[in-house]
Amino acid sequence: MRVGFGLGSNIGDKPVNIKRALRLIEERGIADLAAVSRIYRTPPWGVPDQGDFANACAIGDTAMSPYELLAAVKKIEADMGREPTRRWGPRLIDVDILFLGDHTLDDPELTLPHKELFGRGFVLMPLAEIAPDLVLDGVAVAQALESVDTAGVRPWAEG
Ligand code: PH2
Ligand code: MG
Ligand code: MG
Repeated sequence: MRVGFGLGSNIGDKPVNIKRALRLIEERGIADLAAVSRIYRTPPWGVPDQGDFANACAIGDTAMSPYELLAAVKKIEADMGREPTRRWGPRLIDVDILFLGDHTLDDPELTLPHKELFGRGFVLMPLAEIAPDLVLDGVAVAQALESVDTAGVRPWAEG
């Protein structure tokens, strides 16, 4: 089944953390990645008094169920050394499941498609790069991108 991931980091070597998490997704057989976006530099959303994030998205194929996937990505975060922090606070690595096939789930543990996806330029911009025509909750990603604030979201290398 098709799966989408959103990755973020704003502690340490941020692009390296993103790449390491992507590698672990493949090495651990969690998903076969079909497309990976560039890494973007993005201003912190939600809690402004923290450093810029590196963000990226990936899509692939998985045989896992929603909760197996959730456990697997949480394990990557823990194994990489993520420590608990405040909501929306700084994190070494964050791996979010953006969607899983047509699953819809509304659980405090896991919402599919990801509930804040449509309000976040730092997710929609990289996702639109690799899957502009993907329709989630009835809206194509490229179209959703047009109505979201993308101020300051730019490819990492552009500083
Ligand atoms: N993640 C958050 C809170 N704020 N801001 C940016 N730019 N990128 C993120 O990945 C991010 C955030 C909580 O998951
Ligand atoms: Mg997140
Ligand atoms: Mg998360």
